Amino acid sequence: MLEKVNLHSRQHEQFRADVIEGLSASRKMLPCRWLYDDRGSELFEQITKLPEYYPTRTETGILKARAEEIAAFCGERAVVIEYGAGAGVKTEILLGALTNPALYMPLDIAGDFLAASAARIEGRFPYLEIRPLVADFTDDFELPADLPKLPPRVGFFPGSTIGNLAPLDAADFLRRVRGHVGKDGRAVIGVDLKKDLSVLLRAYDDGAGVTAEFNKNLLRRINRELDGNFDLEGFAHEARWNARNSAVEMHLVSLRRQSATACGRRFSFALGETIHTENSRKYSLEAFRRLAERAGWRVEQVWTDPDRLFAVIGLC
Ligand code: AVI
Repeated sequence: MLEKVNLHSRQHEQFRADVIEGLSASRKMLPCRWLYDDRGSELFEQITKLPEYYPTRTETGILKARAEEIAAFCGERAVVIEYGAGAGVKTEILLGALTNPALYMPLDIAGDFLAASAARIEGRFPYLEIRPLVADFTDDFELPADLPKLPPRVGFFPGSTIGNLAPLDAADFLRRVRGHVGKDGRAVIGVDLKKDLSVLLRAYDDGAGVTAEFNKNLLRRINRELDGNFDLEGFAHEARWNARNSAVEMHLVSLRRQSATACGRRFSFALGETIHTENSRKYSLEAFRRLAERAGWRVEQVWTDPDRLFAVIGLC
């Protein structure tokens, strides 16, 4: 309990520090991790079901269609380490296809969420050993020393969340996974691919306005948790393509000259000034191969859909 309270207050302090720093910068920005309070996670879940948001259904389709090959790539008696425990149906597809998986270790920073998803997997796979671990996969951490070393360890990171990491952080993350699974280990990573801009921008600015709501919810969170007074009507959601970074960016655009307070500070906005709230990088297969190699991996398998929208990549 004490640990949970501490984690909560550490998170709160970090959120406060990020808001003060990010909104004081000449180009205002906020780290995308703060989009996911309870309401934000709910809205993201809705996004994954939108007709315009192709990544989730495309990746799920690839996992289903290629489940046997992916399972063969992972090997028998695999120890599966999943980075982030929210993948639900994708995890079930992988675990259901594996031959006698030895152990499943989901990692997540949110203990409640982790416990709920571990319980769901336990219900589906009663004979599988499940060892949830509370950890922030964007930070360095060691796996428990008694985790079986013999069977192949497999790092699983679906969802194209790797695209939300800056390239240096993505390389650090892949290096960390390499350290966790060892030199004989493997990884299965979901990667969203570069494509037609209109398809990309629609995926991040849907007709029903769910993504806009998801983005603006960050201001609502600041108002609630950091004693803010942002006028949500004063900001608009915008999805932009940044060609240099090969990323879709989410912004909150100020619709007028205005100021708002939060954390006891005042922040001013010019008309049209934005808060940059997320990067979602889109890789070419070649760019991802270079990233993986820099982090000590070799691309061994690429599973994709007929339209080459998305790739599930097997690294060893
Ligand atoms: C979680 N992540 C992979 C999503 C993405 O596509 O970058 C987050 C998201 N942002 C807006 N829509 C979805």
